[in-house]
Amino acid sequence: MCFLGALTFDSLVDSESCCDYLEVSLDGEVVFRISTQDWQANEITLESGFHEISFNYLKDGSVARGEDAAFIDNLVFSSN
Ligand SMILES: [Ca+2]
Repeated sequence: MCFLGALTFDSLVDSESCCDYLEVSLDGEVVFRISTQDWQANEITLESGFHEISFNYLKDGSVARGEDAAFIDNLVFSSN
């Protein structure tokens, strides 16, 4: 029997769209690289067990635009 859950969150990245982004990883594997400069909804499906989810804002070596930041909101875990 396999239990599933989902982690949903909204994201917005306000920086250089080509090269600076929010990277979301599940158990060490990248699932999203987000540079979208409008709010967007994201969902990660999770199987039963323990998981590590990380959010990292990564930049290249030059140019910062906007607020030079990544934002997340409405972080919700749901299971069925
Ligand atoms: Ca940059």
